[in-house]
Formats: sequence, structure tokens, C-alpha cells
Amino acid sequence: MATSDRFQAHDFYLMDELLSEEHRLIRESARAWIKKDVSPIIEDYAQRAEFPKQILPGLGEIGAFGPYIPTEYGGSGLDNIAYGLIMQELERCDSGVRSTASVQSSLVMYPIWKYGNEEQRQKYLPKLATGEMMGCFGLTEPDYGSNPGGMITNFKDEGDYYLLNGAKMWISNSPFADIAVVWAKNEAGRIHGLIVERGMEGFSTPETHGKWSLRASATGELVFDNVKVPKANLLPNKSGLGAPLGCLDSARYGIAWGAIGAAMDCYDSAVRYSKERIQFDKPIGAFQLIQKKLAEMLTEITKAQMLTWRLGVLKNEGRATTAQISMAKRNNVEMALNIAREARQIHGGMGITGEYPIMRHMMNLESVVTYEGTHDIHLLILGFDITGIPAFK
Ligand code: TGC
Ligand code: FAD
Repeated sequence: MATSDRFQAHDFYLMDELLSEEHRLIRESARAWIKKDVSPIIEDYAQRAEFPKQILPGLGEIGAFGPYIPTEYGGSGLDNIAYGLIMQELERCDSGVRSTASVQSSLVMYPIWKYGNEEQRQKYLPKLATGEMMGCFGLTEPDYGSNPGGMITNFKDEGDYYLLNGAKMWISNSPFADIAVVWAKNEAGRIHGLIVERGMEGFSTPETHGKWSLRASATGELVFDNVKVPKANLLPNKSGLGAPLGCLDSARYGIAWGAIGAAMDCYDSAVRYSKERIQFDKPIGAFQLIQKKLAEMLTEITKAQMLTWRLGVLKNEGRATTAQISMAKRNNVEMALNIAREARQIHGGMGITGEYPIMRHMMNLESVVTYEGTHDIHLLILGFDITGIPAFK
């Protein structure tokens, strides 16, 4: 089913004036590519529960893989606002497309750039930046989701190599990734990152089927059965739970922007539908109850845009805190989910079909509100920041 993409951006508080010419150009090129190459196929792939692999080179070309990674490693060397705008445009189309780029950029390229050595950076980053090589990030385990510090995946020093055992679950991109950045404990119980490559004996990546959400994104497991990982594949420059959590800060920041994209798409479709759909001899947009929904949607989108732009400025200055990022991820995903639900109602019965993007966004956002830290975990991160008292355990 090829659906037309009639999206028009809404900028009620003239936020574009806060962007540079370069920011606007980057956003427009991402938006144009999405409209041309991804929007026409995304509904069909989501319905078939398949990831459209043919978009990978295009994602590389628009700079969606490693936007803020330095150009010497193949990245685009952009700032955090540009990174956010790209994520917004991708998720405006589909959260799964943004997911693929988020994982590659913030959960694979970022740890190799920040925690890897020069040899690892040169070996992996340029290929990851073009999409020629794809990666995934293995933190979550079947028994350790919100509490990754409890992980049981482990490795032992066997002299010439590390012997890796364990399993990861719910891993975006795992079924087709060439490499996995895997978090595992050493014999002393210290968490380290290891780069595991497809083809290593004992390493498999079974796909997770039957998802009602993120259907256009591939999700799977990572299974390690006595995998011999070369010692050169250990990320040497940071260990402890803070290492994977540091990557999450960057990915959660991208999601905060991305969720605004999904909300904008639902709002835009709802505005258009409310002017076109006639009931009781009037466009439904003439009824106060519909206007209330639209006015509240635009208000929430505008508030989220301002919050997130300011977060981007702080991030560019190196001043954005984990708790500030949690506030934006939590607020914006909930905002987008609420807008998707309201937009679904405005579309009446048509809202449940693939003719409109609404139901797909709504179902996708049910994953987004859970991954990268659940809605309630982000509330607890904020509670910790406010009181100084951790309430996680
Ligand atoms: P806690 O004792 O608080 O912290 C352990 C160490 O980590 C440090 N730290 C951080 N460092 C960097 N950045 C952060 N955001 C950090 N947060 C904490 C902390 O200072 C400490 O360092 P040190 O030196 O003292 O050891 O850890 P805890 O075990 O109490 O857990 C805290 C909690 C619950 C907030 C954390 O575990 C958490 O965030 N849980 C949520 C797990 C999560 O978000 N998983 C996401 C998996 S990846 C994913 O979902 C990808 S989806 C991708 C897609 O498709 O887009
Ligand atoms: P649980 O941790 O079991 O939580 C269940 C419920 O209990 C939640 O409501 C939670 O908020 C609540 N809860 C837990 N602890 C507390 C507490 N202390 N106080 C109050 N409430 C609490 N992970 C990766 O590592 N890499 C990936 O690429 C990846 N991609 C994903 C893709 C998809 C489509 C999905 C759905 C998940 C993905 N994840 C990935 C995993 C994701 O990060 C986890 O699902 C998430 O962290 C929550 O873990 P859980 O599902 O085990 O839920």
C-alpha cells in the first residue's frame, strides 16, 4: 500500500528563527528524502513487519548515522540541534526508522568513538557512518531490563581471547547487524563493552516476531554460547554501568526530538482531516470539541519544541544533565502518545487504517515510551535529581 505524504510542518512560535541556515538546510534535506524514498513504502513494510533495508544508504547520505561524530571518522561533525532535527524528521515518518538511526549513532558509533581506541575508531566508524556496516547495542537481558546493573552476561579472560556467555533480549537491528556492542561483566563483576562480530562462532541473533509496535524495525536477541572474542575488541576507555548509561543519554536526547516528529505528523493529519471530513453538513473542524483537541495538541507540541530546543543548546554547551534529558524524553513521548490517541479519534474509523499514519505512530510510541528507560524510570531519575534520594530499589 503506497500512501501519499501530505505533511506540512507547523511552527506556531516561529521556532525556525532560533535555527541557523545550516540547521534548516539539514532538516529540509532529511524531510525531502523521507517524502521521496521512505514515506511511499513505510506503511507497507510496517504491515508486513519488515525493515526496509534499502533505505540504509540514504540514511547514511542524509547524515543520520553519526551526525555529531567528527568528520575524520566519517561522521557529519554537526551539532546537537542538527542531530535532533534529523531524528525529528525520521520519526515524523516512523519511530522504527528513527530507532535504526538512533541505535547506529548513539549506541554503536558513540561508544566506539568515546570508549574505543584509535584502531577501533578507524576500523568501524567510517563504515558505520555510510550504513555499509550496521550495528546494534546489547544491554537489556531477559531478567534485567530497567535494572541493567544486574546483568548476568559475562566474559572470562582465556589468555588469547575473552570467552563470552549469556543472552540479550529486545535488541533493535540485531537480526541484520554486522556488529554488536555488548555489555558484559568480567570475572570481577565489572561491566565492559565488547564489539562482537557476526560470524563469530557461538554468536546468534534470532529475530523477535509478533510485535504490534515498531513493525518496520527489526528486533531480536543476541545469544552468546562460548563466543571467543578477540582481546582487541574490548572498548578500553570506560567501564562500569556509567559507560552504557552514557550512551543512553545521547540516544534519549534523540528520542526527545524524534517524538516531536511523530506528534507533528499526527497533528498535521488531524488538522487536514478535520477540514475535509463533513458530518452534519459541516467540516468536523467546525465543532468546538474538535477545535479543543487541535488547540491542545498544538499547545503541547509547541511546549515540547521549546523545551527540546533549549535542551539542545545546553547539550551543545556540554551542560545538559541526565535528569534534563529524562524530563524531555519522558514529557515528549507521553505528549506524542496522547496526541496520537486524540488524532486517532479525530480520524474516526479511518484512524485505524493504514490510509493514515496515526495508528502506526500510536503503536510505535508504545515501544518508545518503554525503551531507553521506561516512563516511570525517567520519573524516578527526576525524583532522584530533586531529592538526592534514589527510589529505584
Ligand atoms: P546507579 O547506581 O544510579 O549508577 C551506576 C553508575 O552509572 C552512573 N550513571 C550514569 N553515567 C552516565 N550517564 C548516565 N545517564 C548515568 N546514570 C548513572 C552513576 O553515576 C554510577 O556511576 P559510578 O561511577 O558511581 O558507578 O545505577 P542503578 O543500577 O541504580 O540504575 C539507575 C537507573 C535505573 C536509572 C538505570 O539503571 C537506568 O537508566 N535504567 C533504565 C535502563 C535503560 O534505559 N535501558 C535501555 C536499554 S537500550 C534501549 O532501550 C535501546 S532502544 C533503541 C532504539 O531502538 O531506539
Ligand atoms: P521491566 O524492567 O521489567 O519493567 C516492567 C515495568 O516495571 C515497567 O512499567 C517499569 O517502569 C516498572 N519498573 C521497573 N523497575 C521499577 C522501579 N524500580 N520502580 C517502579 N517501577 C519499576 N534494549 C537494548 O539493550 N537494546 C536495544 O536495542 C533495545 N531495543 C528495544 C526495542 C524494542 C521494540 C523494545 C520494546 C525494547 C528494546 N530494548 C532494547 C529494551 C528496553 O530498553 C527495555 O524494554 C526497557 O528498558 C524496560 O525493560 P523491561 O522491558 O525488562 O521492563
